[in-house]
Amino acid sequence: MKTEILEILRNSEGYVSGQQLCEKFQVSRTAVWKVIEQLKEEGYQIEAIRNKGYHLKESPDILSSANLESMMRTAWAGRSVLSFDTVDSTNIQAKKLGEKDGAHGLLVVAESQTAGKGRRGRNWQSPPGNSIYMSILLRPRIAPNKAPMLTLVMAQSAAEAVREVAGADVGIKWPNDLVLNKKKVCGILTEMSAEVDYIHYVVIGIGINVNEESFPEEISRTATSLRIESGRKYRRAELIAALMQRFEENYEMFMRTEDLSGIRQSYNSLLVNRGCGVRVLEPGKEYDGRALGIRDTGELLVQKPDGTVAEVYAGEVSVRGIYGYV
Ligand code: BT5
Repeated sequence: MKTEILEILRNSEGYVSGQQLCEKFQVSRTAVWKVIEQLKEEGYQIEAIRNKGYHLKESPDILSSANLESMMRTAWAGRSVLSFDTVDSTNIQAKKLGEKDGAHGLLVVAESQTAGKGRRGRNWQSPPGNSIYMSILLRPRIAPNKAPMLTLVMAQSAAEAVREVAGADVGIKWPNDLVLNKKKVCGILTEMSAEVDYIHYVVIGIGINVNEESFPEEISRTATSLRIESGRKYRRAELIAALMQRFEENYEMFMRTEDLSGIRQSYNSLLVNRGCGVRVLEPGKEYDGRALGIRDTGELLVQKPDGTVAEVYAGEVSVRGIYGYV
């Protein structure tokens, strides 16, 4: 009932009468009043006027499931949210739910992580208060070898949401980073449980640096936040809702063709690597070239000095001038 009341208050211009809410939920006035009091305690500014009703003046930027669910404009992505104050890793929790009966589209969100994960055993710094740490559980009916493309679908969606909500000129560093002024503002980690020809589930985790004012020494040269770059604070819940909306649209487009043909052009136009000198670091070999863009199937095309074009599937690609390396 809390989520629904919040949703009604959020979507009403004027006042919502207590009576209306009682009738809708078939509960007493006291029950409605208790929910309103709970919301006030959580930081919502709700005006209550006799004979008029309730009016939501201001929402806090909290990542509770009620707050997030009441803001979602999607059919399935993030419609159901599991929210933690502190958790080991939202990817770990989403995978646990994937092993059980967690539904397609379930979103796990946390205020902080004690074991935030990057790719290949690296870590993701996850202090409380300013960031977004979240993971979406998916059950796509596609061949397992197509799942890595979902990382790119998420990167594209996150870039669109950040542009929409923060107006930031964010770019994508293939395959999984969002970059702002040559620094990393967001990372994505996709994990999967599958048989040779069948996906049990996919979990896409995403970390976005939103309102941090500084970063620890080890990453301060390469990491940034939306706030550092713009001097403004942003509402994380709003960004999450926008991201889920973009992701749902892009995911459905992806599922229709089972490739990235629907987003390839816009992805390539946001690619910071494009046309740049890159160093490809693949197990056992390392070479320099120029990034041309992605194919419909997600590989990065890299032109080597001898003119031949290589398709990079995975591995690391570093871009000159980005993060200061190479
Ligand atoms: C990534 O790995 O960029 C994937 C990060 C995914 C994090 C999300 S948070 C929610 C979900 N739950 C999880 O446990 N993980 C996901 P990679 O490309 O390997 O980059 C990791 C590297 O980025 C580290 O080695 C650091 O150098 C740097 N780094 C660590 N924390 C950072 C931060 N908060 N901001 C920017 N860079 C960071």
